[in-house]
This record gives sequence, C-alpha cells and structure tokens, in this order.
Amino acid sequence: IKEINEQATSVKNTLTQKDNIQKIIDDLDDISRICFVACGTSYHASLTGKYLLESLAGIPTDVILASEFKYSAKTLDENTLVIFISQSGETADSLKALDVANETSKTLGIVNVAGSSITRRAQYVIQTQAGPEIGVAATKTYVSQLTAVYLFAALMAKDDRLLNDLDKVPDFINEVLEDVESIKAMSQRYNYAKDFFYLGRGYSYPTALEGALKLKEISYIHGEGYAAGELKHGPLALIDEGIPVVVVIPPGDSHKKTMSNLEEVKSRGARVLAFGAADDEELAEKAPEVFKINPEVSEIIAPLVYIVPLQLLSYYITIEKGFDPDKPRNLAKCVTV
Ligand code: F1P
Repeated sequence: IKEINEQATSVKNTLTQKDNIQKIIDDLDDISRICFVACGTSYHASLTGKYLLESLAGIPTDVILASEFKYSAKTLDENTLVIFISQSGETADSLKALDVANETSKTLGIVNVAGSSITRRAQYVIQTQAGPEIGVAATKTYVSQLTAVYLFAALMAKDDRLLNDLDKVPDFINEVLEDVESIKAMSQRYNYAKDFFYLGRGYSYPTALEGALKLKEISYIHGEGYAAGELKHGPLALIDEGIPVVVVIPPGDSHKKTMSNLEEVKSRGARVLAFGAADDEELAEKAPEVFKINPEVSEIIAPLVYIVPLQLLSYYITIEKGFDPDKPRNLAKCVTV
C-alpha cells in the first residue's frame, strides 16, 4: 500500500526525464519500426506504448512477450528500435532477447533499477524514477514505465498538448488515493467472487489486462481482462448471474461502444463495477456501482490514473481474504531463469 500511495511522486519524478528522452530521440534517426519486448506488467506498459506510438506518431509498433521473442528475431533490421521495458532490468527472457536485438537493431531499455544488466547492455536507457520497489506485484514502477512511454511517444509525435496534460497526472492520482474508502467498501461487496472480468477498449484495454493481473497475483482470484469489443467473440459465454465485471470507461471516443458492452453484460446478470468520470450521468444511471474519477482525465491519459483504483481494489480484496499482498505465493520479484 505504501508503494501504491507513492505513485503521484513516481510519475512526477519520472517526468523529469523529458530532456534525456528528447536527447535519445534526437540521436535516433531512420527508425521505421518500433518493437517492444517485455514480460508481465511491463508487457502491459508496452501495449500502451504501441497504441500511443501508432496513433500519435504513426510509427508501426509491435509488442512481443520476451519469452516468445525468438520467433520474431529475423524481422529486425537496422531501422528497428527495440525497446525493453523492465522493472528489474534482470529478467532472463528480456536479457536473452536484448542480446539478439543488439546484433541487428538499435536498443533502448526503460528500466527502474539503476546499474542493472539491461541498463548496461542496451544502447540507450531511460531510467524510471520510482525508487526501490519491494512489493512483488508491480505498482509504482508500472505508472513510472507508463510515464516514460508517454513522454517518449509525445516527444516523438511533438504533441505539446499531451506533454502538458502529463503534468496534471500526479494530482489526478492523488485525488483517486483520497477516495480510498469507496474502494474499501467496494472490496467488501465483491470478495466472495471466484472470477472477475475486466473490460476496456483502446487505451483502456491494457488497463483491463493489468487490473486483472493485479487481482490474480495477490488475491488468487481468477481475473481476466478483455478488449471490450472482443466480448461477443467468446467471453460473453462466461458472463453469468452475479459475476463481477469491472468496466474501465473514461470519457472519450470509446465511451459509447464501451457503454453498450456494459449494457450487454448487465443484461446477462453481471454485477458491473464501473470506473468512469465523476460527471458521467449516463454511467451513473446504467451502472449500479461507479468509482468516480476527475472528468478532466481524458481517455488518452486514463491508463496513468485509472489503474490506481484497480490496484487498490485488488489490495483490499486481498486483505479481506486474509492474504499477505506483499508475499504472493509462487511469485518472485524478478524472474532470472
Ligand atoms: C517482469 C515481471 C513483473 C512481475 C513479477 C515477475 O519483471 O513479470 O512484472 O511483477 O514480479 O516479473 P520486469 O522485467 O519488469 O522486472
């Protein structure tokens, strides 16, 4: 919980890397493709990076799980930038992939632990500024990775508006943290569940995946994140009476379609927990349970803010169930084999 509560500071501190990131970008020419490689939570930060780089800068971007990297290695060339996102900088699969990528391509590490192997072996490094993270489940390092990725994409795209909006993120995060009692109350109503679904569209899809991962990692409840538009291609079959469905629904382009997905699951008896804008009247009317977030948090910056209540939800459900959120079974902070 200490690390969850430090997230506004982690974002603020990582925003100081803007000039360093600009220098890296100035040095990188002839990049025609970007390829992210990562594991776990860092993979979800990478997915957000893909959405940002493709939609803002128009650069074709792939996201590859480090453990599956070898199948893509032959597609790399000197105009590919391979970005390794890793909290520890020591994850074995990422290191193996980095050695391969270094042979053909430019490589950049976005890493939290200073002096770690990835920071030594990658050609460029962005150091996230979250400070040491002890909790096995990544929280403040995730928002720091996202901050670095947002800065990188906004600078690549020369998007001054997004750069300005990023400065407001620490305050938005603190507002969420001040409303912790609402999340505690929510956790008491849902800790009975054996399965949870998380739905999000566009920028909110990686948030759904990361929210579900946090739940699995520390509470041992089965949580599955889906792109809301994929619902009717399979997962809808699993929506049953009483099943909790977290819907990440910030204001913006995706809102209308996500709302129709919300109604679809509700009509099948799901218990909807919506995370949306405080002034969203339609949402207040249609969802029985809404966690309210500042309406100024647009869809594009939502991943940096909306993940915080989902982390808190997992944390309090875990406490309710009597488990230790800092020592999840079967998990290591860093996977070195
Ligand atoms: C990747 C990761 C973490 C997760 C767990 C195991 O590590 O999947 O996201 O929390 O501790 O490893 P890293 O490459 O980001 O250090």
